[in-house]
Amino acid sequence: MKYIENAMKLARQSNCQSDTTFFQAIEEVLTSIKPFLKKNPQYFEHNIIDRIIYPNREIRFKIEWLDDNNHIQVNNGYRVQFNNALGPYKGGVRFHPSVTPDILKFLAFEQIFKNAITGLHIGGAKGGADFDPKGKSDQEIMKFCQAFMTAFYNSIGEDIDILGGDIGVGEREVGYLFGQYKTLTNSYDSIITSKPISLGGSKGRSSATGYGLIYFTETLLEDMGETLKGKICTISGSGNVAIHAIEKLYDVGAIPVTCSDSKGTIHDPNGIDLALLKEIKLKKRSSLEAYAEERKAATYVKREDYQSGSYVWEVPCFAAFPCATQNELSGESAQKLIDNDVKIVAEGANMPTTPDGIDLFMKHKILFAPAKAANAGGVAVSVLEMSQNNSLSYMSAEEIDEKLRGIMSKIFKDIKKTCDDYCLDMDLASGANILGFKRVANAMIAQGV
Ligand code: NDP
Ligand code: 2IT
Repeated sequence: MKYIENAMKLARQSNCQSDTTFFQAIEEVLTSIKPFLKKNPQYFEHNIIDRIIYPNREIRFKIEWLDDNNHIQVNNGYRVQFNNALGPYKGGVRFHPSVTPDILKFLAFEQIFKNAITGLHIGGAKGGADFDPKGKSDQEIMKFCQAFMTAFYNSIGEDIDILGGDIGVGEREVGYLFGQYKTLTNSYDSIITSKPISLGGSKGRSSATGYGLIYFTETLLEDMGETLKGKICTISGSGNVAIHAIEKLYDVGAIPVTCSDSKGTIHDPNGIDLALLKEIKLKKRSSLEAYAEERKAATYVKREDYQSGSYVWEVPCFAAFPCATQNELSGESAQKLIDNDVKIVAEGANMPTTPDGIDLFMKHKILFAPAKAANAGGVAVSVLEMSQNNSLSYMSAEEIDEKLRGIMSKIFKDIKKTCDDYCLDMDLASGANILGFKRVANAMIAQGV
C-alpha cells in the first residue's frame, strides 16, 4: 500500500522538515492500521488518511511576563487543536523548555486516538510553552500562567477546547490559569481540568494517570493468568504519573525499585521510599540526588555519567513503566530489558518507546501496553471532572476510583476484541490504533466534508 508513503509526503510538505517527532507518531499509527484499512476501503474513498494527519488549527502566541526582578521575559505559547470530530478539543498543557510545535503536534495527534479509545466524546488537542518552571518563584509561576491565559483565553471554551495538566503543569499552575480565565471572562466555566479540589477539581484526578496505568497492567496480566504481586518493577520519571504509579504498585503488592528525573536515576533495591520521594519532588521540588543522600541503600546514577539512554532500563525487572517523557526508551534499552527477561512494558508517558524499541518488544513477544491505552486514565478522569462541574454535582474519591477501574478494564477489553477481529494476537499497539482510528474516522465521515 502506497498510502503511508503518500501521507508522509503530504505531512512533510505541510509541516517543517524538522517535525520529526510528529512524523514518527504519524508513521507509527498509519503503519499499524494496515490490516484494518485493507478490509475497509471506504476510508480511502473519504480521503480520511490525508485529512486525519492535518491539524484543524495551530495557534501560536507571545507570552510576556514580569520576573521577580521586574525584567520583562518573553516565551512562545502554542495550542494545537488537532481534531474535534468526536467532541470539543481536549488535552493537556506542557510547560518545558523542550516544547516546540513539533512536540505539541505529536502529542495532540496521539491525544485524538487516546481520547477516542476511552469511548468518551472528546476531540484531541495539546498546548504549552517553552517556559522552564525550574527555579522560578511561586510569584513568577503565577505571573507566567496569567500571561499565558491572557494571550490565549479567547480561543477556548467549555464546549470548544478544554485544557488540562501535563509536564510542568499540575494543580498549582492549573489553579492560576483557571483564576486568570475567570478574571478575564467573569465566568466559572470548566475550561480546564486537574483543578485543585477547592476550585471544583475531582478527587482522584491527580492520581488518575498513574493509578490507571497500573489498573490497565493488572487487567492485562490477569488475562494472561499473571499478577504484579511480589514482582520487581522499574519506573522512570518522578513526577505526577511516576509517583502515583509507584503508589499503586505498592497497593497491589509489587516492589517498585527505580525512579528518575532529568538529572539522574535512583535504584533502591528494597523498594522506593515513597514518602521521601514525595517530599523531595512534590514539596521541595528538588533533584533526586537528595534522595540518595537520605537513603544509603540506594544508588544514584547521574545522567551525565550514563550516556546510553536511561540507567533505569539496566535494572532487571518483571515489569517496566516509562513515565517521564517521549523517546526515553531506546532500542538499546529495550534490548537490555529483554536480555534481563522483562515480561511487560506499560507506557505511562506519551510515546516513551522509540520505534526500534517497540519492534524489539514485538519480535520477542514482550507484552506491550501502548501509552494511548495505558495512560488514558488521566484524561478519562478529566472528563469526569468536566461532567461534575457542568452538572454542579459531586463524586466521592471512591466513586471516581471505581469508575477509573471500569474505564481501564473496558479499554483493555475493547482493544483485545479489536486484536481478535484483525488477527493481531496480542499486538495491543496496533489494536489501540485501529480502535481509535475507526471511531474518529467514522465520526468524520458522518459529519461530511
Ligand atoms: P511531571 O512534570 O509531573 O513529571 C515529569 C517527570 O519526567 C519529572 O520527573 C521530570 O524530571 C521528568 N522529565 C521530563 N522531561 C524530561 C526529559 N526531557 N528528560 C528526562 N526526564 C524528564 O509530568 P507528568 O508526570 O504529568 O508527565 C509525565 C509523562 O506522562 C509525560 O509524557 C506526559 O505527557 C504523560 N502524561 C501525563 C498525564 C497527566 O495526567 N499528568 C496524562 C497522560 C500522560 P524533572 O523533575 O527533573 O523535571
Ligand atoms: O497526555 C494526557 O492525556 C494528558 N496530559 C492529560 C490531558 C487532560 O486533558 O487531562
